[in-house]
Amino acid sequence: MFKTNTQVWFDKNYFKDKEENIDIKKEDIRNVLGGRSNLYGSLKIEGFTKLISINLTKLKLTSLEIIDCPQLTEVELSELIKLESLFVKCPRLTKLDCSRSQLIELTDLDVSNLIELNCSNTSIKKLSLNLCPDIIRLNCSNNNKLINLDVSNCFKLKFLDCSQSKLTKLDLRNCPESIEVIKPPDCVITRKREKEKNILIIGCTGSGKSTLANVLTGTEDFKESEYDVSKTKCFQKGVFEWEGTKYCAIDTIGVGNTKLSIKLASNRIAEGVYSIPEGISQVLLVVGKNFTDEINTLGLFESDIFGYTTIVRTKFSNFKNRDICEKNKEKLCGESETNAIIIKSCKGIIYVDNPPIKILDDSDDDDDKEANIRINKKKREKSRIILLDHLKEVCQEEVLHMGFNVSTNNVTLTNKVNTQSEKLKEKEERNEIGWEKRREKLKSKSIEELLVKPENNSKVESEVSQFQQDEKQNKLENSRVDQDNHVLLPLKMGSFI
Ligand SMILES: Nc1nc2c(ncn2[C@@H]2O[C@H](COP(=O)(O)OP(=O)(O)O)[C@@H](O)[C@H]2O)c(=O)[nH]1
Ligand SMILES: [Mg+2]
Repeated sequence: MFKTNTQVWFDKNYFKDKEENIDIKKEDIRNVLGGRSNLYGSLKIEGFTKLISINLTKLKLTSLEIIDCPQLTEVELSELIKLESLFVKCPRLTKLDCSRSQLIELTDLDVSNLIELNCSNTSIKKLSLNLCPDIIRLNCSNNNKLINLDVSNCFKLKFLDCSQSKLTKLDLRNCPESIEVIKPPDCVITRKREKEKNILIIGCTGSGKSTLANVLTGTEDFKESEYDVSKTKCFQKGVFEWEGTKYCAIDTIGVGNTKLSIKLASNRIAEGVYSIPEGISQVLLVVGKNFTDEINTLGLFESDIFGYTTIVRTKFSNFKNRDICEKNKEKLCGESETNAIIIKSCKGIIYVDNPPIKILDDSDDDDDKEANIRINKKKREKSRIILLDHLKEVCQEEVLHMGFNVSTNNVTLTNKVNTQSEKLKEKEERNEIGWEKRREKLKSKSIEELLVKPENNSKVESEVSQFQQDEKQNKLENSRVDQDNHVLLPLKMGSFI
């Protein structure tokens, strides 16, 4: 009988405005209800205003949601061995133990203040802690499916246990030098900072982002979808080198046509953005055949990122013919004012064609198929050279820092351009004076200060024309300030469908 009544029983026994601790053990349930009773199925713990801690032990819950408990700091879920789905949205949470469960991912956590996480003994395959910049202790050991761990935005991580996992490489470049790591014997750790230029790939689902990532990196590491259905569920990075410069391509989840909720899609793009805290050298905005529709879906035109953005028009079979490309550009500009504004503010449009190199169609005979694959590979190679030559030209030392306002599902941009020395200084600040102080410092800066390029402050101030002043005023009026007083200029991610 208890199988269907878990939520009813819970709602009767626990009071939203009273409980400070919720502590439910299998033994307690049996003492109260007798026999072999337990809590089964789904449970939602929502809106407990005074709740500080949750401790659930040896229950048979399969799905758990913990939402809007503003005081909640600790959640311990010991041996919820049937738990398959966990959704937590509690901003104050600092400690979470969800070990020994059936969980396959932890992408539904909105816990930006987490300090300690134990997700050992689960079935998690990919784990990104980039939305938890304060994390200090992470135990993801005994996860024999774990192949990918990203802690690039975890500047405070002091302890990491990933032993008995499938990890073969681990990037700890942004973690403190003193970090204690327990890892599988063959896992290679990267600690030294290499200069890489980060290339963020964004666009609608099916536009060809993952394919582009394969073309750029010269690999087949990124999953390409067969029929415009999104295969990319998480962000993925790939490193490559071109004429002595190292690049890192970051493929993100597409906007539109995805089955993911707005929240999840935006969280996953945010994870990608935060996996490169050192900044973005170039954004590749990938658009396929439906340029105008895709640009509208993205709703990008209010954005300030265009100075760092190249539009990559994929699926353009005439990409080698400059005149045709130029004519297409003119046509697009003529189609709408939005198109024209975006195209003119960007670092240009690059036309490419990256046709599939795994052809599944059975109708062709094998010789035809092989010939097609050869032709398509050639086209990709040509596209690659066009792209890399362009990147070489447009990627400057200066980088773009994007913020992400998860609450409004907007990718937001802190209008802050960092030079190499600024970056170094920032790293020192992170390590030496710590995150808190840095936050305090940011708080004390005025909006005006944050909106102006740091290295040009005085020069810019004295040289601004009336036009620029007006523009600046507009920006100020349009900008918003988040809880931490970061100035956030919205890059609207329009309609996630
Ligand atoms: N012909 C052609 N097909 C492409 C091109 N880029 C991507 N595709 C195809 O478009 C589909 C979606 O590509 P994918 O990279 O998975 O899109 P994503 O959702 O943006 O990552 C796949 O079937 C690709 O083979 C291109 O430049 N030319
Ligand atoms: Mg993809």
